[in-house]
Amino acid sequence: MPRNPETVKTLVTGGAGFIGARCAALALESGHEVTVLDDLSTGLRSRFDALEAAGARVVLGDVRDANARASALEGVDAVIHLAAQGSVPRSMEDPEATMDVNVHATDRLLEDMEERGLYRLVLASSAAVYGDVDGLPHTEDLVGARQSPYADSKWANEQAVLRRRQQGWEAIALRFFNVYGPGQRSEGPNTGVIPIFVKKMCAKEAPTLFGGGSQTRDFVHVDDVARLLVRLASDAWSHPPRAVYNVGTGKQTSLLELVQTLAAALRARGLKGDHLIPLMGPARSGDLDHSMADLAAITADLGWRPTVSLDDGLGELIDARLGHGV
Ligand code: NAD
Ligand code: UD2
Repeated sequence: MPRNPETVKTLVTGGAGFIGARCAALALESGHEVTVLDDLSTGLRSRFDALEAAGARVVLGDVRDANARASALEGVDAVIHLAAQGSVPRSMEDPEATMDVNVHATDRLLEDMEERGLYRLVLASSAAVYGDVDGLPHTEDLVGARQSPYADSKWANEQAVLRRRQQGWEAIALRFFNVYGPGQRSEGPNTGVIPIFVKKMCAKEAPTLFGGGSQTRDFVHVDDVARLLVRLASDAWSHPPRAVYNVGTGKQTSLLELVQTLAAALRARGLKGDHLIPLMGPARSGDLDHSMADLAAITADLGWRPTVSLDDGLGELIDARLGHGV
């Protein structure tokens, strides 16, 4: 059924997180009534406060808690489910806790939605489900052996989405590749290589490349991800043929290239020095070699393409860090 964004009441779980806060802010700007649910385990109180000030209803609570879910789901008609234990190393240390949050709580959330007659779900999966798959780019139907409980948990989420679609839900899972952009933390369990390198190199510290730097990633900007999430929560669905779509750029960038791009951008802004040359560290255990999304399906079925180039995205982060303003 066509929906008017001005009347869509959207719940963003994990709304105080990196992607969730950007998504909730964009949903508000687009005219949604927004509720965010977050337990602030890795999310930030400041993001909660900013969203509340912008008009969101905020629910401080754990998605595992039935009362918190009930409160968050009140009056909602679409759910963007991002709350998760998102750290691969943490999932190795404590697989049960990861399964509890990512799988069991998601299953409970879907049951609660069903009870309320709520059938629109947009869920965050991860490129982690590809595991050690051979061949690039990664197409949605080719997956390898999963390498972590985190990857298993996202796979289980995708299966839940498939089952719900068979019951007629408007449900979709998005396999995010390496999301980066403003607001991503440079510390903590859920950080990423880009905020770490930007912070270090702007502070005149050399970055360390783990394992040589020839490994590649597909870095996608958070604004492109947020735009897609908000659209899928509100648009009329022509029922996309797939339950699962890649969300990346279709480009691979080696870590060495990443450092070189950052170094060139810093030199262009007058920063010079040895810290622009990376140090070499041992490979991180469990690291993937190469990762790149195939975008044919999402482009054909949903008409989505990323718009922010890596050069522009990195330049924006550097300018913000150096106080040049963006
Ligand atoms: P994030 O850690 O910044 O956001 C997750 C949010 O969920 C946090 O605010 C956290 O406090 C909240 N949360 C965690 N457990 C909760 C619980 N039990 N109850 C309520 N809230 C809880 O991470 P992010 O990068 O914004 O990731 C968002 C989603 O995207 C996650 O599902 C993650 O697995 C997925 N993802 C992210 C990336 C990436 O590159 N950042 C890549 C693949 C998938
Ligand atoms: C990403 C996701 C993770 C999961 C995983 C699935 C992010 C932030 N994380 O992990 O949630 O979905 O994909 O495979 O998107 N590196 C360095 N030096 C540093 C830090 C990192 O060389 O100081 C390397 C690291 O060894 C890796 C690459 O940078 O080869 C990317 O690391 P990451 O932690 O940003 O993301 P990734 O791909 O391991």
